[in-house]
Amino acid sequence: MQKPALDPLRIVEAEFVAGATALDQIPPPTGVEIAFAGRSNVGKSSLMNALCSRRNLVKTSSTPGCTRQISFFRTRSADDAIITLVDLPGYGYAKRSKAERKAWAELIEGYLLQRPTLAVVAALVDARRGIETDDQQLLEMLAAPAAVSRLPVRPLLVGTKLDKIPANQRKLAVEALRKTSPIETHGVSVELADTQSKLWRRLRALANVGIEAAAEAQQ
Ligand SMILES: Nc1nc2c(ncn2[C@@H]2O[C@H](COP(=O)(O)OP(=O)(O)OP(=O)(O)O)[C@@H](O)[C@H]2O)c(=O)[nH]1
Ligand SMILES: [Mg+2]
Repeated sequence: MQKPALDPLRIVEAEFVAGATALDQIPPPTGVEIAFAGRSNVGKSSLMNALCSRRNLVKTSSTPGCTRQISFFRTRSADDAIITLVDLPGYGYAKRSKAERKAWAELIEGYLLQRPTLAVVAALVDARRGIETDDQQLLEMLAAPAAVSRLPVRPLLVGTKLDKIPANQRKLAVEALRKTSPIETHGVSVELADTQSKLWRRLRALANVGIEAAAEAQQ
């Protein structure tokens, strides 16, 4: 049997670089960043682990609100592209104090609007729940002009936990989500590897990182 060709875009190395609980702790901007945003428990950290083929690079939890900091991970893909993946703290977790929620909002907003190296934001929503009020606010914030000089951040809407939808209804569920927003939309699951490689391809293309070169190398 013929071996499947290895994807030249796949991430082959990933390491934790820094964690920030306040804007002044964010590491200096270098290279290209792709951030993962969304409600608590939507599956941001799990997806990042899956993309990096690592089980515990990014902490995940069955307890919502687990991620309280912005975490930066440096990745290298098989084609030597270096991209920083950024795990944003989840919003919409009701059991936090008002002050804590305000601090989180300031941190996330500050990062999204002021980061010169931020190229793409994957806005994650549960594929079964679709876009909720908090998600809408995030999407609006992404459309707002940045506070620094940079190219506009490109958003991608991602419906997560697709495996929880019966296989014959997944396509329809993603279609339904797609219709709720003008943003490019994909479905993903940590249990469905093909959804991850497809998503990673699109994230790289939106971040404008060497996707043509990698495609040529594959031919
Ligand atoms: N079935 C299924 N479960 C998933 C998937 N992705 C994440 N989960 C589960 O959902 C829960 C939350 O996942 P996390 O990755 O920690 O979610 P998060 O968005 O990082 O949450 P916060 O850190 O609180 O913002 C965990 O129990 C995961 O195992 C998926 O694709 N399919
Ligand atoms: Mg998390």
